Amino acid sequence: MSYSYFGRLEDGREVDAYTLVNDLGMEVTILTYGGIIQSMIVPTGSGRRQVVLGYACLDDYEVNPSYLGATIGRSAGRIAKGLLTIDEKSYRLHEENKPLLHGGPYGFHQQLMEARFVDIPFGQQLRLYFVAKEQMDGFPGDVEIEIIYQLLRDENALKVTYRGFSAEKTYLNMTNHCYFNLSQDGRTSVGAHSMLINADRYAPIDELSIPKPWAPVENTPMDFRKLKRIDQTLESLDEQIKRANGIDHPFALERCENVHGLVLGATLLSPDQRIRLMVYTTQQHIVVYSGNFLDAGEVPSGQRFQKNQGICFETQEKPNLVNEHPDRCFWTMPGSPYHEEIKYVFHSF
Ligand code: FUC
Repeated sequence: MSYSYFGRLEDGREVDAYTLVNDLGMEVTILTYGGIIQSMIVPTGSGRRQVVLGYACLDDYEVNPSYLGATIGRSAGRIAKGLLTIDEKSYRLHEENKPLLHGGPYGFHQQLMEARFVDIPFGQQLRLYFVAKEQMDGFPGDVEIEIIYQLLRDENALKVTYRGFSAEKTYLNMTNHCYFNLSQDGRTSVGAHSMLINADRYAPIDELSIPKPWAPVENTPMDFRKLKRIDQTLESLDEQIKRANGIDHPFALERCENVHGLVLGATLLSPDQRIRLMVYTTQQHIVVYSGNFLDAGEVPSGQRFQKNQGICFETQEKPNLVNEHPDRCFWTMPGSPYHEEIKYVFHSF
């Protein structure tokens, strides 16, 4: 493990970058700002590959229009009208009557976190802590957040654990917004990658990108139950693909017998088939986003990405379930803390 100074926020607070390493040569760099995964380097038979998109400086992350590598909270995805109702009490999370995206302007992607490094027998851990304040983001109740990044010693795998403790009933739905690109040059479109999504159902989205009820993937371009090239779907004239400018949809993960354990959510295979990523999760749903607007938005350094240069596997509870089916949501409350995991596993040769 090593750490270094990464930069200073506009208000003067210092941000550090921690790099976890394992015995096989995998390296993951995480910032204390937003718990951002800034770099993930995976060994292959012929060298090492950067597999995520990132910026080189803090100024860019303070803008970060596409949420590169960031922790998303309190609520991943969009909450319709920015309105949350808990036990008949309504919380307006947004002044305007529009969807609240990724926790809003005081989302977790912008929080400075306290870091602790822990070396354990089967890997290295970085533990990040902060308190999400009700008075900041408008969600009810202060929540103590802990994020644990664990790079396994003898497997090219990163496990991310999200924990939240609140003294009040509240809503928490966290994920990570890494954009993966497994190609050798890191630029080849995700269209040239192949993907599998372990889902029989997906949710079409409305004009405001709010998910509608589940629908079968069968006979739609969203059928990724078998590994297939992503551009087959990106090039489709399907109305849902046109609406989102690509894939930006929730999928309902098929559970195996051990419903509380990790299940395989999705698999991504590099164009040269040398690296395979497998995303496991404890979560019920996953939003797959094919980087449809990565070319939009500017950052101070001028660094740019192309449309579809990366793909996100945002394991989470279906966005807006709080309004669609509050009875099916997980509510964080005293005695019932939030606890979810994602495990990114790489196989390479
Ligand atoms: C994903 C998408 C959103 C948005 C954002 C940057 O989570 O679901 O539509 O564009 O990323």
